[in-house]
Amino acid sequence: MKRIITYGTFDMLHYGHINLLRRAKERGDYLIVALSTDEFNQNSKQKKTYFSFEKRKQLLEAIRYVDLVIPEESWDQKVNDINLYQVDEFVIGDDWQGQFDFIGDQTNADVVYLARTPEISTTQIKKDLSIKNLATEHKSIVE
Ligand code: C2G
Repeated sequence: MKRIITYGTFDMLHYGHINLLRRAKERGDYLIVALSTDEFNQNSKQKKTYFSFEKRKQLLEAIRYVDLVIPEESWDQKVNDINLYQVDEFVIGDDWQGQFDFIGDQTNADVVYLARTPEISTTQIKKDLSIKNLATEHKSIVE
């Protein structure tokens, strides 16, 4: 059984995330997602998520491609995770191209970077929504 692992925040789940998870699962038989905890997001990724860890975990566990969700609490846990779960392949979007090559040197796992889905990101969603809200507010004030 080929075991795959990937890491991420997966806030405000969107089709870019689903494309990544689908392609990751297609590369093997079992997909583990290490999901960034709220503390890790705030302290190490400077990300304030819309959904809590528990809610983001619930969403991921509902996806047919995901077999197991574990917490990501540190940048430094990947090698241990890969050894502990006997992972064959580490997969992540190519916005991280080259950042995790060390995993291939320090473990038996292959490292694969998959093309990001263009034009969609949690940041863009938040930006679009705030602009739409501003426009609506402005319209109601002007009218
Ligand atoms: N992704 C994608 N296409 C998008 C947006 C995201 O393929 N349009 C991918 C990212 O490349 C990543 C995964 O979806 O592989 C999760 O994205 P994020 O939640 O933004 O995760 P990130 O902040 O990149 O966290 O230790 C690694 C980090 O936890 C990765």
